[in-house]
Amino acid sequence: MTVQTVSLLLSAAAILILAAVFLRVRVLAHAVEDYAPVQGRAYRIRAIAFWLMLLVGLPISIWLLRDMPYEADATEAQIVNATAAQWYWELDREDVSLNRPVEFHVASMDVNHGFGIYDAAGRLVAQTQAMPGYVNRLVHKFDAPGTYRVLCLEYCGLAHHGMMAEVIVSETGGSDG
Ligand SMILES: [Cu+2]
Repeated sequence: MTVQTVSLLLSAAAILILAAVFLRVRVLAHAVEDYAPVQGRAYRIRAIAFWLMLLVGLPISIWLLRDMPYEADATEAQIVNATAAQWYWELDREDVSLNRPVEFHVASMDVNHGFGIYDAAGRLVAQTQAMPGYVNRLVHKFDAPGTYRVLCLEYCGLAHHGMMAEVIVSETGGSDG
């Protein structure tokens, strides 16, 4: 099962659960019930949710922050200037080397675009926004050689789907290493 299929199934499950909750609230909306026991139950659920969030949610959030691309070590980074425009990408180099950070400087000449890098299996490995008037910095270390595709992640007009570029990752990273 691909990552996309898993996220599709999880989203569908979450939507169904949410719909079921709304439906139940609608069905019970006119039921008359004594307030006090309901309140006690709700407070217990609230207390459990609070401690779950603190003891489980917080450590998971902190653990996930390890993968934040913005703080990655960019000393000796290979710099790639990537500019988006309707409807193409302009990369000033496309050969980079393996296991060394690549620092993408991403900008746009017109409207907002999404700069998404996909591996050969179609998995999104890194992404940032391409915005007019800003240069967004994205640091990524490629750990597998191959041809990666850059696609636009934000609908930007008629030929949005045609915005493609390539980043070729190899041991040597082309001529200038
Ligand atoms: Cu687009």
